[in-house]
Amino acid sequence: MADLVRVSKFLSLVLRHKPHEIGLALDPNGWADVDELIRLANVAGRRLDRPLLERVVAENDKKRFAFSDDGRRIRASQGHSVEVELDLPPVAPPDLLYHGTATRFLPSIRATGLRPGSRQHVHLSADETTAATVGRRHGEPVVLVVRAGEMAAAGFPFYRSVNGVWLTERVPAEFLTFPGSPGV
Ligand code: HQG
Repeated sequence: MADLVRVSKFLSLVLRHKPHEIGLALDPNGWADVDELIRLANVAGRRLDRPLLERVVAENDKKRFAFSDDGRRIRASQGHSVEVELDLPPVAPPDLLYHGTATRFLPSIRATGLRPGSRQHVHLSADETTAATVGRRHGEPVVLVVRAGEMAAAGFPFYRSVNGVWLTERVPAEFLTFPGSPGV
């Protein structure tokens, strides 16, 4: 596995899910001190330095991580399971957004809508191709259409992470269009 991918996976682990695994502290907005991250990573046996971190932030395929304006802190732009407040402003979504999932989850999704599971938000994509790729991670992919405009009109807030992922707290089943439904 390429070095950058390995570092990206490590950063996903400590900046989204398990900072305590290396003794790292995230502030309430999910930021970690860069020097502290580098120090603790090396203590944990991970070779990490500022230039490598900068390459991962710049070149990561999904731009998963971002530095603070002063460059002294770093955080994951979305995808957290630890509780953080990303402080994203609510934004009006496009009429339709897409969620990729696996066919085996459909009965449960029809019953309860989309739930964030272990993460803080349900993740939605602006295009079907990205959604299909996300769904394929879980099994036989299926893309659900989220009638986001209707949801927003009904008072559900939407957010967009700096790397372009649409986020919302949950999607009730009534706002989902399943493949094979009339008109799809
Ligand atoms: C499913 C990746 C049963 C949901 C991607 C999904 C994304 C339900 C799975 C980001 C359900 C959760 C997130 C319900 C939802 N019953 N299953 N009621 N509601 N589900 O991995 O959206 O590469 O937590 O459909 O690109 O797959 O990590 O979410 O299949 O943006 O940066 O429960 O992760 O980004 O799986 O992926 P996940 P996700 P990164």
